Amino acid sequence: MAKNAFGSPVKRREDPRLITGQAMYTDDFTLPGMAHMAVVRSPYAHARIKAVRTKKAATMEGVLGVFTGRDMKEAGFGSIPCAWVVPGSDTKTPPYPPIAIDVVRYVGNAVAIVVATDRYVARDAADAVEVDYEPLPSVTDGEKATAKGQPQLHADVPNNVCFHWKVSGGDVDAAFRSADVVVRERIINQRLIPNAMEPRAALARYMSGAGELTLWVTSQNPHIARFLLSLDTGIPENKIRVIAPEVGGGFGSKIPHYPEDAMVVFASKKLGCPVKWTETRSENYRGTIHGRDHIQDVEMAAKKDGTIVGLRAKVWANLGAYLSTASTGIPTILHGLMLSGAYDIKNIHEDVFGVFTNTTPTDAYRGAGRPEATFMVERLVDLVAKKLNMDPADVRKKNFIPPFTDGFTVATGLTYDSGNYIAAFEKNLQMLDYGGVRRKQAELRRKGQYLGVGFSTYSEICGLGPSQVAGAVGFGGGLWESAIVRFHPSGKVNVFVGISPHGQGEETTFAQIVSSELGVPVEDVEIFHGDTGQTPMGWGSYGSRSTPVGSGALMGAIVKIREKGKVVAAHLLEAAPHDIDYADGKFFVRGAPSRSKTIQDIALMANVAWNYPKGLEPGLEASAFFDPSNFVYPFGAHTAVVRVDAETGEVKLERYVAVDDCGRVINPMIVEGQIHGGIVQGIGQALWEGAQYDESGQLLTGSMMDYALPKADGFPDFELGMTETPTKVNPLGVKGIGETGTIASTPAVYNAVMDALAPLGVQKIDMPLTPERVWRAIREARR
Ligand code: MCN
Repeated sequence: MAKNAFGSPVKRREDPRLITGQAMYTDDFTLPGMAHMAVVRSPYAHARIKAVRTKKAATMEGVLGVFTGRDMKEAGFGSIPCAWVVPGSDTKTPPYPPIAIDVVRYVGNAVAIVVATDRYVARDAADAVEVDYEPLPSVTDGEKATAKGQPQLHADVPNNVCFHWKVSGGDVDAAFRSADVVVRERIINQRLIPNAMEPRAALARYMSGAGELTLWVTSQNPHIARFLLSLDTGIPENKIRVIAPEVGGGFGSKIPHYPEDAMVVFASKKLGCPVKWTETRSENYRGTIHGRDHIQDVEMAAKKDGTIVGLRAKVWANLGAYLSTASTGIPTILHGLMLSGAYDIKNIHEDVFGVFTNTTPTDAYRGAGRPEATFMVERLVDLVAKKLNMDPADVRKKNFIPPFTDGFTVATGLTYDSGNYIAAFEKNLQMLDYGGVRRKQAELRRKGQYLGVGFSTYSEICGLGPSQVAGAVGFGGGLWESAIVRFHPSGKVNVFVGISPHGQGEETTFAQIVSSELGVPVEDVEIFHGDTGQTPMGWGSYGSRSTPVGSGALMGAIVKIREKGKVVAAHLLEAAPHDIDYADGKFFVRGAPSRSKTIQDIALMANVAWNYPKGLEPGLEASAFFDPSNFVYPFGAHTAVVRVDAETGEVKLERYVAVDDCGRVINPMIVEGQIHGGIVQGIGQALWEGAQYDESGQLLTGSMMDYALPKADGFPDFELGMTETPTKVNPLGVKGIGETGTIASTPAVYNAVMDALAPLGVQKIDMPLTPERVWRAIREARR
């Protein structure tokens, strides 16, 4: 078992506690004397706060306190910090008070908090807080907000433009002049609402005697949460313990440090008791970050033979009302630098305007910037193919970066680590039986039925690190990871890691690594994460970095354990350390394999130290830090086959074929699960999901009744294949897989629907491709 753990579909060790209801989420914790917080939120998208009348609420039975933004400010609580300010973009960072003080800027903006002995009393009392608002005009559209005469959100941000960031490579103007064809499109990459199963929650316990704070919180990165919390609460970082217990999914929405986290800390400090807040689903829709929301004007230039020579884009990225933790990095570094996709596009230019609007702040949502880039590129490639009357598969093949194993630098300046795009694409076409599908399409078309095939080939930046680059691009933290491996006398192992998985399965895959590399059974390894009081520093789980970066740290500790094990074994076997070899959990004398000690023997002796090398520290424990030399760039090719009912506009997904490459695979079952979930989320954007605001800034899609999430009956069985192109960026050759499905699937399905509708003359439909929109587009085209 131990020998082959890496690469095996070991069942997820997380699941028994999850499916038997024994897992402990933040809301499951109850502390003695604990009070509950409810938040009073603005019903207006933009309004001046004239008065907050708290008396009625404050005198209700069970209410312990009602507080406003001013109370927090007077107690020394500062602005919610933005942790990513991209250099060279003149980014404005207006104040983000946790509770609005003079002006509310989006529906859901906090205006006051109520703390009571009971959750329901707190909620009732919140409804009794009376706020006088003077409504102000509002704007929700990212492009419109930059026009003259539009409502202004922040005093020092003219035309609501938070930043203007550019990326340029080659000579794009010359490329467009030299082109035979140019295609243009306005793409609305619509706003999405993350829907983790567990809503956000936070429980703070401030102990004034010791000046110590413990915060249980739904976080993907408790160490970052601790760091940011120390900035806005003023409590020293070493006096804060942040615990992310079981976290029921995040998809990026649990990266940010949120106002409510600061509010519970304030309330606990003020009232001298633990204070808990748990979001309702409708609060989740307004108060938790949203994703995407780009308006993109894009154009691609190509030669007659299909060679792409240039890409030019102008993007308005809607940031919402305030800057959330990582918001500015998403439409810039994680989007703009990825415009070459899997292709060798030598000339690229993009202008990105980050814009404040009267909407919920946006931040990372699965894929974060890369779906917005991939959709743009993959849509344009199809438009080029259409214009040149070429097969979209051929245009892709013509432009792929040729296979490489030692780095390839694209026009935006990034150096991809390794890739073999043509291999993944060919495999996909083969699994699909592309010729057969096209023949079926032609046959159906003759009968007046509309089948479509859509491709999406991608390369994406993930495995976020190295730290030097993080610093250079304005990220306010490092991007390394750390791990501690500790052997007990019995040979059982505890591993402590800085990453903080919240559904991805590293408790299993990291145990598989330890098992394979140190020769202990998977069941003998426990992985600990998510508690800053227990685990070494790490920068968290997002950007599909836990495995590429976290496994590097784990391997560092494993190597140290093996080295120390050799010294102990040499002593016990009466040999010189350099004569000891290690394989499959055994230390043996070179050339005499029967003279050996198991790792368990070594763990026992290192812990009891009875018969032990002189001067060697007892114990078998090692810690390591790992800062990668580059990002990793997984890639793949996805194809969707859809059938569109021209009478009803309904899109039926007939087949979905995905070939992905994440380097060496630790656990194929978990990787498939990640791809499945990712594909579903991306197709959600193509077909069903989309946040809608009305003219006055009200969120019309404020609940699951109005916001259509994907359901299992909307999908066929996914046909998955893999190729394996290892990376040299980390010791195990692994790349991330957590976001690839989402990045790839939206354009695949969109392109498929457009391909199906081509004979009807439909040119464009804004996502999501709901039956109504498709039906209207068909009707319009038939006129
Ligand atoms: N894995 C593997 N072999 C590889 C790569 C990964 O076996 N070559 C395994 C990993 O060890 C891990 C899983 O696949 O068990 C995903 O790993 P990785 O790609 O490193 O991604 P992260 O763990 O860093 O997770 C972040 C990523 C992101 S950015 C989002 S968003 C997302 C996602 O993962 N959110 C998720 N997947 C999610 N899955 C669940 N259930 N819930 C979320 O909120």
